Amino acid sequence: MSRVITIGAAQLGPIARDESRSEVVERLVGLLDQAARAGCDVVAFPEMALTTFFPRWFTPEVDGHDHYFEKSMPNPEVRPLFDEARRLGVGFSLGYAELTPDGHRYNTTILVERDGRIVGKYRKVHIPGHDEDEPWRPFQHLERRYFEESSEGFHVWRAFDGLVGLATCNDRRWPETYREMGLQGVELILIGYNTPMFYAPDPGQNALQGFHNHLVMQAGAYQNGTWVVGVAKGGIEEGVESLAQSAIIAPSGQIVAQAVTTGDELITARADLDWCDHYKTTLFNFDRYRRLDQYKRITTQRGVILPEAREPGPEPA
Ligand code: CDT
Repeated sequence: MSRVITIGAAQLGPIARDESRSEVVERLVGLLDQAARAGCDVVAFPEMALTTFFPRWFTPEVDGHDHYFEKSMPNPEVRPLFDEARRLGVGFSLGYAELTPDGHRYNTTILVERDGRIVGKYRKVHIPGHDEDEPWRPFQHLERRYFEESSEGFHVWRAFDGLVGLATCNDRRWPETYREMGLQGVELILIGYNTPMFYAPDPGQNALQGFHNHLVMQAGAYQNGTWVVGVAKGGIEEGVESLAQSAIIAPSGQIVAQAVTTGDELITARADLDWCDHYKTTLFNFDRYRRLDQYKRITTQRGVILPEAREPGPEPA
């Protein structure tokens, strides 16, 4: 049986502060319709795809942005997206801010199959930014104020005739993210992101945002023999410019499709999931070549511990 599927990445342009869920869902449905016409089996939408990226604003109370959170999924405003997906037979991943019944806030992404069922839910593990007001910044990145770090880890689900995993924005910069899923045999990782072009702690990195974005995802794809989709909410949102450059990356690490605009744009690629085995059974045959006993620091040590300083001694003979 062929395991060639068509993947879409539905990049979004900005979502305004006062744009309603229904207006946004209409945009998502439009992209889903486009994806169906392009023959897509699955479409990735960005991180926090239902609202503006609200962690750029400080509120004195942590619940100050709760109106941007979803209390259930699918809720009545998002229902049309699920209905359209089922009608078209196109699955999707969707990022949103989740407020649980017991009051936890997560930066969440779900995976929805072609019949409209939620088959996977991932809560962001690596939460970047800060948790207190830092008015010296031109805008803030208060994800650590409004979201908890998930301790549920990285999952891989059997979906779309393959093995599919999810990650969210900052997760893509960490090699552990891909390897956790690589060790579950992942064949397709869907990643949504909101990446401001301006990085206040070190503006020297601004010009490299696009390079770093592709660098990490291409490396993650190649080193784990998996397809990777990175999909942006790009453009200038409420005065803050965010990276676009959504991309679909093959297990070779090569970019096979890339967005050319900074707005709503669908890109697609035909992806042979069996192609992953070219890498999983050769250079990255984990079972054969990995050296567990040599990697102990990775799960036992969080920060850097420098080697002890030594007095300069004689050169080794
Ligand atoms: N949304 C998200 O995780 N954005 C981060 C910005 C880091 S700067 C605080 C990213 O890694 O792209």
